[in-house]
Amino acid sequence: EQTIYLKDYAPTPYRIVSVELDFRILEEATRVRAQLTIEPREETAPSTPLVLNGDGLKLETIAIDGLPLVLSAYAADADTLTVVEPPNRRFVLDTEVMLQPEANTKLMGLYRSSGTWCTQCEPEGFRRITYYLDRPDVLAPFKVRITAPMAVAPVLLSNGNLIDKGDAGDGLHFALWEDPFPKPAYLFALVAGDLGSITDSFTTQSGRKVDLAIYCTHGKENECHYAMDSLKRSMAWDERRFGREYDLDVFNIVAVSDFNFGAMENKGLNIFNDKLVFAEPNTATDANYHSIERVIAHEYFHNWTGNRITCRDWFQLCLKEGLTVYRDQEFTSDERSRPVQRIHDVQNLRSSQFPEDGGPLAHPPRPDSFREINNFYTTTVYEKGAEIVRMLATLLGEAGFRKGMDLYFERHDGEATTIEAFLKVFEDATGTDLSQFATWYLQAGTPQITVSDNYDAASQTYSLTLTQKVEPTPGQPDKQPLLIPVRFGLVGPNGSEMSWSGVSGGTAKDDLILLDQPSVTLRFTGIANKPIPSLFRGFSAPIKVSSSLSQSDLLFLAGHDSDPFNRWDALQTVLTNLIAGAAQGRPWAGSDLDALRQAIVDTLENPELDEAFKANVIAIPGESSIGRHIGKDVDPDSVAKARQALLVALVKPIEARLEALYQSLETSAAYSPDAQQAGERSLRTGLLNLLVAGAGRSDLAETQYNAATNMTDRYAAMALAARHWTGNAQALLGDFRTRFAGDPLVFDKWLTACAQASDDGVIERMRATLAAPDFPKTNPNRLRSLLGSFVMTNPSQFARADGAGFRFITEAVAEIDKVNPQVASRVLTGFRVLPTLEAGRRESGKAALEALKTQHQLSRNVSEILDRILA
Ligand code: BAL
Ligand code: ZN
Repeated sequence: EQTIYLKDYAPTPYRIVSVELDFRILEEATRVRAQLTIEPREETAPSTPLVLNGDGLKLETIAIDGLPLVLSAYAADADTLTVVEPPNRRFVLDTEVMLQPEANTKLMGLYRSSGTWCTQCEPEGFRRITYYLDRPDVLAPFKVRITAPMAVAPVLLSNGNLIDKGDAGDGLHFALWEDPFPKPAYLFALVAGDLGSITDSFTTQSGRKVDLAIYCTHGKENECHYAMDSLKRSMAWDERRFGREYDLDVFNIVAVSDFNFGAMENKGLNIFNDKLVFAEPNTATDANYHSIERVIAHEYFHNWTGNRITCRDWFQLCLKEGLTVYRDQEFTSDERSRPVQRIHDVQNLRSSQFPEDGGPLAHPPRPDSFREINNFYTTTVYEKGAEIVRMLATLLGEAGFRKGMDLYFERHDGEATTIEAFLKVFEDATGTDLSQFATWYLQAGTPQITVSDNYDAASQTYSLTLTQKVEPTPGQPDKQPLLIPVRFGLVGPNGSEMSWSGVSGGTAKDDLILLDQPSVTLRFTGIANKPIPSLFRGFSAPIKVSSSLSQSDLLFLAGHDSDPFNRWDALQTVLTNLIAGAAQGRPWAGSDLDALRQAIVDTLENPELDEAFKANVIAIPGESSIGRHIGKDVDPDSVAKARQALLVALVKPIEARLEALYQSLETSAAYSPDAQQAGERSLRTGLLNLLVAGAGRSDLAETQYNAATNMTDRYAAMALAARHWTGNAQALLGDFRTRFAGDPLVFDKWLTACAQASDDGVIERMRATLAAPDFPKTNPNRLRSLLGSFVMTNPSQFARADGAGFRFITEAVAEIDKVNPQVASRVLTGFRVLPTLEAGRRESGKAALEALKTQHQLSRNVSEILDRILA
């Protein structure tokens, strides 16, 4: 199998000047005719063969400038089409292939989802539709004609603007779409089906009216309004915040039920996984609404960061993804609560990206090689990529960052470009040297920061030493020091910010230290009392800190820090330290727990803090998070036991207080997904969690489940009972399944709750669920809800000492791989935790992986992940 290297990048010898596609869609098969206007580049030697990508295609006809090619003039197999000696001038290559969308279970290329024909082309799906130069640096305008039966496919959509439509005889009709913006093939899309829709419009800042539509299964129209509202807010925000205006006359979104990604930013025709479109209070949770808002925004923002400016090659994926995640995070922060959003994003980074970055699948945000590009749509590319952009904004300041972004849009519009070009605009716009900063894109691993400090009362000098270290990662044994922005403050004994008269030994300007050496010691003078340092405020860099702060200092920060993120983080650190200590045989002292309990009560009773923030404060770090803190030789059972013991010890003495607060948050207000109401519900859920987990109050869960008037409250209650496998869990799960029978997205919630159960029966129950004849084994959402949730969020059952969790997953992966390799390899990444586990579990995990490798014919997707974990 071939490894592709960034260093081998070279432009194609031929350009595609324009594309005309003609799809004739019939129930039995789809015929695709492609007329590609092609020309050699100026520097291309005459007679250079033209090699087009294919994947599983069968060529039916081929002609150049209207003349069929003789057999010796070309070579075609499933994966390539070579024209041996193309004309040394502009010419039209005309090919035809037949496709079987019905049989396409990989969900890449053209496939059918619940009867609707739809496409997914990023990254390499277009080559499953027609022979093409299927790479992001080949940009062309597209004209697409779709002909299909009127009865089954009254709706015919593609990118750009509709320029013609009409009757095509024999019960067929056609539509002709034209996208004037040159684009790479990965942004191509087509939809043909019998769909309902809602419509709206948006007037851009220059006064152009854009027609908006969301298409969906008939009957679901009423569940699309939140998505439409999110779209309009996104369009307005991108104008306000980045000066970006939409550029076509129409913007269409289509919701489909079978989709590998969350959604896809095809030019003017976004295709969405329906779970990120449909929402109504009885079936969608606050978290669902939040995700819909975020992903609608994300895909819309790609129109500028991804589509107008795209990637030169797939190694640059982070260029569009990291930047666009940063933009969607900023959007949500502006629309909701900034500190709460930051906590949410950092929790996500820590729980998904940190384990990737510290394990066998670690790779730089811009990788330099891959076997299967689908395996690089990772949290490192997306979420760490967003953190890098955030650091850039921190370093350059708001105005400097915006100047750089303006220059990026001006300089690179219409291009396929690179990370280097992205950094260069900020250098040119602000005169800042970013050569050291660039290392963030090139180096894998989470920097570990060690902090030590000293206060000298006699000279009123405070010294602070910060040291950075990055552990070796696969293929990168030696690490360079990074440029790390440290937002900070010194907190005085009365809780207020301290100022200093001078600082030496490093770069510290206002509230920002630049840690650009392996170690930096700053000396602050004019400090009247010993301060407590509050470092990495707002999580100003994606790092881990080993702090020298005592529990009482941390609790002081939790109560007084002016930075809400660090207030939250200080309490989380205390909780983590106590549980991790106990799991490793260092039990907590009663007084430690009393102080912690008091800090939690103080937070809950503080009228100045909002409910969503309080909910985050009382969210006890999960078992995986504690395991990561311990780092190696982890026994998940000891972690689970210690965590449970802490919950009991913490909650029991304040059970009545917590219950009173819980009851006081009950409301009869009509459901709204807004941040305020969602925050109140999340605090109530957080309290219920403490009461169920720490005081055995499964009765409260049952009452909440039965009384719930929305899915958020109902699901939370059931999921808690299931996780703790309380006496009433099975009854609640049973009721939930019956009550919402026939709703696939609610079934996903049921599957997730089942997969998170902590009891030893969970694996057998999941086996039975999967084996049921009506389990939809080709649907990514169903598979991910069950198996993805299990590997990622049930650490003690997945890594069970008897190896049953590992075997269950490898056996499932072998099966799924035959149907959909992308879903299979994603589930398999859960094994990245192996190196952190104690020896027995490590070995049984490896044995399960070895069996998978030797007993099955595996896809490139799964083989690559397997080999990297076993390496
Ligand atoms: N480009 C793939 C889906 C997304 O990141 O928007
Ligand atoms: Zn994206």
